[in-house]
Amino acid sequence: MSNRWNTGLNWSDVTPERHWLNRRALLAGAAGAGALALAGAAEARIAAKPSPYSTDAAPNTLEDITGYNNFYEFGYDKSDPARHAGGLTIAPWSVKIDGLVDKPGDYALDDLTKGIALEERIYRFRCVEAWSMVIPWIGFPLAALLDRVGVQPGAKYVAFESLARPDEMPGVKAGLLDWPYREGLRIDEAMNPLTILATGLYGEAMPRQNGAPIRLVVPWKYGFKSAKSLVRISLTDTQPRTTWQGLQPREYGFYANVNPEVDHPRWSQASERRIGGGLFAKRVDTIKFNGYGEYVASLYAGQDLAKDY
Ligand SMILES: Nc1nc2c(c(=O)[nH]1)N[C@H]1C(S)=C(S)[C@@H](COP(=O)(O)O)O[C@H]1N2
Ligand SMILES: [Mo]
Repeated sequence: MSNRWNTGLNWSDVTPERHWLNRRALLAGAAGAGALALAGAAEARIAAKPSPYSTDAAPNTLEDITGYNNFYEFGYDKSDPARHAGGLTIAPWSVKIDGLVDKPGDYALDDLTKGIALEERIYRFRCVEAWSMVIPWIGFPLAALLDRVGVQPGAKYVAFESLARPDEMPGVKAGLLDWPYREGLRIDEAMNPLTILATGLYGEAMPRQNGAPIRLVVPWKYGFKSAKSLVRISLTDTQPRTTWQGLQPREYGFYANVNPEVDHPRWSQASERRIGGGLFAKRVDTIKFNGYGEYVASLYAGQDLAKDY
């Protein structure tokens, strides 16, 4: 765990809800006493309004969310991102917007997002490896950003690219994947109000291991769609090739919708292990579209999701 989370409380000893309230109280108390120095590296809490799209399931602990990660730029192991992402330079940060947009350019992140209201979105998150978490993101709809840059009528897909900086990313240096990490969405998926760009979690700026300073979150799809540390967003008229498709097209499709009826070739997707239960971690049934079907099932009307996996 990086120092910024080192508050002196033992997070694993408290339930997620207690933990959250405690952390809020702690930060409020520190500010109230004028003891900002006490908070050390901790940034001010981010103002974000609660979202009706949030689940009321209890969020995982900060420790789980920042200690059990997939971020292959920092290594294969779930503990590698927490151990190796601390040195990632995240300011300044710019995002290239290109392709079929009215206002392409290399935007400083702050300019690109200025004035867009932040929300707290507590989402279920399901990895293709059949584990899951509940994560209280801070972010805003991707649609708000796309509206700002002006999507042209011919745009049918959105392509995303993550940072690939060998000096600061040992997994990039070692060539673990075909970098940069690439993902994509169909334009209606990108515009769906559930699709967000997240800039924080648990009320604070995004931890590096979770994809600072800005990452995609698409809660009805397997976690690999939610590309981290984005540096490029391109509007295209053809379906973009993604990293995982390039590696193993039979196992990882473009759609990647959470679907208990369509197994991964090497394992079942019918149930999942909720991270954080320790020895008593119970498997729970996986819900189609990760439980977000009421908002997204209509996007796939007429499609065979066994073929379009
Ligand atoms: N750039 C990049 N983005 C990525 C990944 C990655 O390796 N590199 N892993 C994906 C996978 S498989 C998952 S499950 C989620 C994990 O997000 P989390 O660590 O914040 O829970 O990030 C996704 N985004
Ligand atoms: Mo994943």
